[in-house]
Amino acid sequence: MPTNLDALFANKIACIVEDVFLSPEQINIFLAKLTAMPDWYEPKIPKKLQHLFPIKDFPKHLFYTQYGFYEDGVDEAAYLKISQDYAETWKRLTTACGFDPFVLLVDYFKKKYQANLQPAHKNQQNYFTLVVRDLAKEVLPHADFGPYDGKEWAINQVEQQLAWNIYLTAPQQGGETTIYDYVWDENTPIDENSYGIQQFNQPVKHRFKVTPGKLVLFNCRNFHAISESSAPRIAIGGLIGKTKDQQLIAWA
Ligand SMILES: O=C(O)CCC(=O)C(=O)O
Repeated sequence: MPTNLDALFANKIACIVEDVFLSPEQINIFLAKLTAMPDWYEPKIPKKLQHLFPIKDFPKHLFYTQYGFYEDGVDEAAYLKISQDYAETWKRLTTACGFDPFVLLVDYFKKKYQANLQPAHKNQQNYFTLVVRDLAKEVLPHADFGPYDGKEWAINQVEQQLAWNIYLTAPQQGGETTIYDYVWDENTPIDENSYGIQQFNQPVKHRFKVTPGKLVLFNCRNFHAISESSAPRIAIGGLIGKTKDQQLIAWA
């Protein structure tokens, strides 16, 4: 019997929400340990991605996305090495916290959907599965889809894709995520110089406010955008693809 996860992958529902995925205590511990880390920094964003953040000051990140490296001309083998370093940093952070939000996500997929979530991989090496970032500035409409974001990389085998985010702070005013009823495909007119589209006029499928502890999964092949918020908007997030042979693979 198809689940709401199948429906989300097939783009038949807007999102799946768990209002209390992390407790206030878990969030407090995680934020205290995160913000004390030297790795929590303002990244150097590739030129093409800078259009995503029209209000300058780039977001703070722990880890950097696969697509960012791809755009910077880093090849998959080098990215896999970076992923190993990231995994070590994440292990340090989550050991200090006493829990691992990604392990909780894997458990959630297993318990709720009997689904086995594993990292995307190549030659027995794993992609790193998440980023932590403060997207308090406006993020322009953009979409994520492995076959377009990593041609010839392992994520090229993905046929359907979701984004997941666990929100950790209350962004006060603004900070809503808008999901458009508009899917990225080969014919979508894209500005070659910009990953995010400035004048984007498509119907809205769903818009949601973020609250601390909430987990939201949505189909990220739909264009989506974030409005500016008046306070930090920190989230842990990543991508999950379903391959031709129904495997669920995770990366970020
Ligand atoms: O933070 C959000 O609500 C969405 C972030 C985003 O663009 C994504 O997960 O692809």
